[in-house]
Amino acid sequence: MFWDKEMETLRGEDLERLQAKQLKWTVSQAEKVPFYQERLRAAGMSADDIHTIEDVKRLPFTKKTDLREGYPFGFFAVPRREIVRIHTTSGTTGKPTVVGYTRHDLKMWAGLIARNLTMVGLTPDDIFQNAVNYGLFTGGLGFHYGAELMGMMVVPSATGNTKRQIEMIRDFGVTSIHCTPGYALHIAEVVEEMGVTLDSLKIGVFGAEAWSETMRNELESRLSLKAYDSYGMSEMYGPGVAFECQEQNGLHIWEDCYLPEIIDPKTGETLGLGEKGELVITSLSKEAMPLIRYRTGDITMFLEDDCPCGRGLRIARIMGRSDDMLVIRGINVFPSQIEHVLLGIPEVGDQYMVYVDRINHLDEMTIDVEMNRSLFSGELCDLVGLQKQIARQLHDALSLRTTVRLVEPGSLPRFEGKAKRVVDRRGGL
Ligand code: DLL
Repeated sequence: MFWDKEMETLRGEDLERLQAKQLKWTVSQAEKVPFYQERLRAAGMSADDIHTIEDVKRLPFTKKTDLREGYPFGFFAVPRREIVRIHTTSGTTGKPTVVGYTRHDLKMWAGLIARNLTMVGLTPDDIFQNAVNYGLFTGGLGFHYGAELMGMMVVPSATGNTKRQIEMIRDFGVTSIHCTPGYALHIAEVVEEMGVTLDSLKIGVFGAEAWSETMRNELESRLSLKAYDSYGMSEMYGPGVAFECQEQNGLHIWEDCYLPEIIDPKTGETLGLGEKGELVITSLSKEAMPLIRYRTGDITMFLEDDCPCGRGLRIARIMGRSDDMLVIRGINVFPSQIEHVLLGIPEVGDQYMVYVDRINHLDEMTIDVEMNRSLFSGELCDLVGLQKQIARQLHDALSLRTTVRLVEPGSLPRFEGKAKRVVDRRGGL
């Protein structure tokens, strides 16, 4: 079950030696980027000052806003003619961040994806349906080339037309699907509506957005497969940064390619194993666009114990984003906490929308929740008790009063790509 056993199991001094060498190389590569020339000079650091991985702590952070200022090609460390592809981040506000790849980068990236897919038990005998957007989003081409490199038969179905996606799974005998967890739930819903089953499917690879253990249970039972969490971001090639193994207990982060740290997002202080904070990554193999101490904004922690699979360091499932955190009447709320509560209540479905308003100077959170299709009797009016029960459970979890509105099955928006379930209407309108 290994694609690159040596790298996947490299630990201790051997790993640190490789990381230190690659860190030095990354800093020398970054020295070709005007932004980093300036930042490194201000920090009094150069590639010559890097001797061990501890030296990373003396390097400056890079933020998402820094990358935006470099739009479009300001962070490329190689001549334009060596860039063979670009992707962009999927941010919804302002200009996206453009990321570039050399031939070598694409090779490394495909190798990482192949590692991940092999780790969950896929082989060239499998048929892999890649049901994500194939454009500038890294999930499409990223997984495509990794799955091909591994030797699977790839069905590049992209997104859209869910019935057709289901037909393809059934007609081609697809054994593994890759999509966002939200879209997987929608597929489950349409499968049930069509009254069919997906007998060939055995492995689902889900990522690109936050999801929960409850959602995993739901997907595994409704689609009869094993669901694995896949994490990454465009700035670090794309998907493939960290991935679950068959233990389904934390995601292995590939330390030969990424040097991870967890910091307190407020103070920048480094945190230890088991402490929750923001994931910061320094790339160790990226040629076209090296990034030093990149603040991902994603909240997680390093897991303390070793994994029985023999691979290295794991991070916990992403718990939220430092910038996704809602502050409602002074209380911090992550959308994932809401989802966790809702998915635990059998009478409600798996679709919800959160609206935040400011009414008479007070923050108000309204949550629209779809009823569970199989339990819905057609009447919403007799559901006041349930509505109250949901509000009470949310209150227990969030210490916050919310307004819950139950809506009919199928009435909330479905998302084929990343879901956008929170609408913050304070300030703007
Ligand atoms: O979402 C890359 C990707 C594609 C990952 C396909 C997995 C599967 P971006 O569009 O740049 O890249 O968005 C990156 O998405 O910083 C996280 O906030 C979030 N994210 C990605 N994977 C997960 C996950 C791709 N498994 C941003 N759990 C990241 C929670 C995730 N959040």
